[in-house]
Amino acid sequence: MTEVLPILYSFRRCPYAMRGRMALDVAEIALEHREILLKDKPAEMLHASPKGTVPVVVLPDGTVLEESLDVMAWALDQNDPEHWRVAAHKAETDALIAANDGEFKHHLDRYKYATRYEGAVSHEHRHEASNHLNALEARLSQTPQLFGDKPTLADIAIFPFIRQFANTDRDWFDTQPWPGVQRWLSGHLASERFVRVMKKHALFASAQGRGA
Ligand SMILES: N[C@@H](CCC(=O)N[C@@H](CS)C(=O)NCC(=O)O)C(=O)O
Repeated sequence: MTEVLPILYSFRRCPYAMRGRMALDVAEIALEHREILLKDKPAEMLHASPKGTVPVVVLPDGTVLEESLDVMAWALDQNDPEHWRVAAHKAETDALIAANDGEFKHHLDRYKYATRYEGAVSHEHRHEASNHLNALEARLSQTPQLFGDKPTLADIAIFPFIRQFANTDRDWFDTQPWPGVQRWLSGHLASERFVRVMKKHALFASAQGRGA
């Protein structure tokens, strides 16, 4: 009999999916990877999670994890060999991630995709988003990672979004006074784990067709 594995629905370039894949990788979770296109989601995924965002993990018992932070938490509950979760930093970690996923992401979207948002002026949103970069720099000018020498949950949950911010205008980003963030980001992008989770997968061939 074939072993029933958790199923991951993922989209390679999605920062939420990246943080989920990083945690699933560090926890060494064996899974079935189903690569999707956001513009052509498979019916199987929408059946499991009608809200239609990635990442989604469907566990063998039918439990559905449909928030990236829940995917990370579940993976680290199984196995946290690099001690990404540090109880002493939980409150600060949660606050940094909330700032990232809330205000920073709001401005990142309007900086990167200004034409999709009526009245959005790209450089104004870049300016607002820079508050978050300044806060990260305050930490990363002192320590290699956000909470000391080793990466923790906050680093892994946040760097995929800073990657997206940096890539929006790489020349501009590289000239900003954020040497700590620039070093930290380069380190994460070059890490074996990140390279592994960015490996290309063939598109999932849905047996049930496509949804929205
Ligand atoms: N709060 C969700 C957000 C996930 C999310 O918004 N993912 C984007 C891709 S980066 C998505 O799936 N968007 C749906 C779409 O574009 O149709 C999480 O943390 O998992």
